[in-house]
Amino acid sequence: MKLYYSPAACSLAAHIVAREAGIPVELARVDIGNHTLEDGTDYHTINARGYVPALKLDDGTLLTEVTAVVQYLGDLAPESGIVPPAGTMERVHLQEWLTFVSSELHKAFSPWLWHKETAESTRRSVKEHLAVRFAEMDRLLARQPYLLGERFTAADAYAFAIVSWSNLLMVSLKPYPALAAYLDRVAARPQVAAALEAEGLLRKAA
Ligand SMILES: N[C@@H](CCC(=O)N[C@@H](CS)C(=O)NCC(=O)O)C(=O)O
Repeated sequence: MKLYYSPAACSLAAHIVAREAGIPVELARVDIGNHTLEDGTDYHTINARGYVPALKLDDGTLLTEVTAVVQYLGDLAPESGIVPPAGTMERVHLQEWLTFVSSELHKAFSPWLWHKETAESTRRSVKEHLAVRFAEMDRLLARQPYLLGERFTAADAYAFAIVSWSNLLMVSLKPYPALAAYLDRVAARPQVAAALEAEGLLRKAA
């Protein structure tokens, strides 16, 4: 399987889930600024939508959309617990959180992250929206280590990838200490650290 990714993009969620589930994936880096692969191939020839993540299965099937890709990967390794079994209430809660991250956080943040020309008024309203969502997550994570409770799941991989954009956009997490501690907790997981390192996102000690 080949995972098309871009460093620090939402594809990091799929990358983390693959590692946490122990599923080997070949990584193919995409420059999402000009939609090319490292060898110059136009990425639109792989994913016509032009965005990451995309997962190319060994039979040639292409899967897109973070929420679908992480569930597909997790279902390949049910023993990992990274996605709860289909048909359970836990699975519905996982889907609830994946949708929350996708629609309430990811798509609020991303125009601003990828478009430096975003107007100050838009930045302000995005910040106000995120403040409400971050406060809710902060209250929850003050009571439990992960979004679904005690266990790290694909929802945490996705939330980690997206909430970490706060650092890139200078959105302070100081008002949300439990959310900030959660990011540190997730980053300290060995497979998450391995994914960050593979994407070149770990600062090397001097
Ligand atoms: N609906 C897609 C959105 C993916 C997405 O927004 N990817 C961004 C990176 S986080 C991207 O590749 N943007 C480049 C582009 O849209 O051209 C999903 O949920 O997977």
